[in-house]
Amino acid sequence: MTKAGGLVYIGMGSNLDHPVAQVKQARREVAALDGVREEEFSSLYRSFPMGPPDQPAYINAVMAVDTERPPHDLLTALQNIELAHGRLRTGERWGPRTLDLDLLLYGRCCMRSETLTLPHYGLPDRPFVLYPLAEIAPLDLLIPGRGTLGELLRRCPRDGLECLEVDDD
Ligand code: PH2
Ligand code: MG
Ligand code: MG
Repeated sequence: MTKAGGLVYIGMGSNLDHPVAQVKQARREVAALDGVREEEFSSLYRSFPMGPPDQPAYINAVMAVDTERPPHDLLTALQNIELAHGRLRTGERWGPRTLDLDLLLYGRCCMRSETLTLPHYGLPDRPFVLYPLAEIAPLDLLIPGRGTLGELLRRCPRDGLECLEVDDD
């Protein structure tokens, strides 16, 4: 169990170079990190791009892990996985990407540093985060400073978010 209590939730997204395969591979790589155990993995979802509209649809999912690794150390490990997937930092805000791994929640931890804000600032109003999260987390999950997951979900339209067929692997 994390020192802050509760699980760590990681948001995954991809809209370049076989997004479904990118996300499935990232799941295996996160689960294989030292000191990290997979607890849950949501369905895959297809979502309209938030940001510049002239980019492909995204595949999104959320993963729950249990870990003793501290937040910044885990963030670095996730960024290394992004880089190994050919992630380029073009500087374009919300531009297309091969793989995005966002630390959404780290138990009940609240922090703001230059590189990491917890909970993730986009969590409260992004359907492609909240709906997959609600598949694997209880609706009474407390999002520090924001209320419960159920409350956030009620205020968040699906915005065309589509759950893909389940295929177990
Ligand atoms: N991520 C972004 C920008 N826009 N749009 C969707 N649908 N899904 C994402 O994961 C996403 C996005 C930047 O992180
Ligand atoms: Mg993101
Ligand atoms: Mg990111």
